[in-house]
Amino acid sequence: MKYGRRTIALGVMSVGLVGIAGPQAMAGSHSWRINEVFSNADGTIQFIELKECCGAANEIFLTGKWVRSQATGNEFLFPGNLPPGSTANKHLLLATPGFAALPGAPTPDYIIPAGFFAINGDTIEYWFYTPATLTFGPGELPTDCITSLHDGGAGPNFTGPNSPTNFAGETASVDACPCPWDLDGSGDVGILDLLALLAAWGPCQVCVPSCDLDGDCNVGILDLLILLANWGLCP
Ligand SMILES: [Ca+2]
Ligand SMILES: [Ca+2]
Ligand SMILES: [Ca+2]
Repeated sequence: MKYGRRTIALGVMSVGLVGIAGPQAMAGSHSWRINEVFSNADGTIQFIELKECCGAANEIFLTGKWVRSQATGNEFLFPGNLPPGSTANKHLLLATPGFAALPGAPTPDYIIPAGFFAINGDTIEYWFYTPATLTFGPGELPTDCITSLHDGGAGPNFTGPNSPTNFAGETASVDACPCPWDLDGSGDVGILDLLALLAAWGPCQVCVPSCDLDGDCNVGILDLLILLANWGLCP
């Protein structure tokens, strides 16, 4: 008995949410929507935010239900239910380890692997509830490290500043490229980054990700000056 309770408590701690057992009258799980999705250019930093759409307090029965990417086939299974009476207009935040490590990011309720969903078009599903689905085509998902794609409800989806919000209500706008001058991803800005920038000198063919640090579609003296001004360890 003692160990059983302890096991349950550890399971609860691992997701930061309180699980309960058994169904309740007047409760369900059908009014969650895929509300917002975000990715950086290589998919290492992604989040999926769900929102309870309609002010229902007992949309708590998530155990075994999934969030799935049609394009990648990746599927996340919810490990437990939510506390009774807790869900009206709340959010749930699924995010990658890269997102969780960003300074100032709200703590994800659940961790999903990097590259969970596709960047160039995908349909993100929640269980079999088709109103929950969010679909985007090629080029519709921003990857500028600041902007996300928001569910437009009955209207079209729209882009705007990212606003990941977790079940506890913590929210922030993150910068998923806190060190864009580190061109080789080594954690500092140094000679290898300088060489990469010089090798890319001239008009850009592909602007993201790139050595074009000021976004004018040309790698030149202004980009060199930006890189030199940020020389050293990444923040
Ligand atoms: Ca949001
Ligand atoms: Ca570097
Ligand atoms: Ca430039």
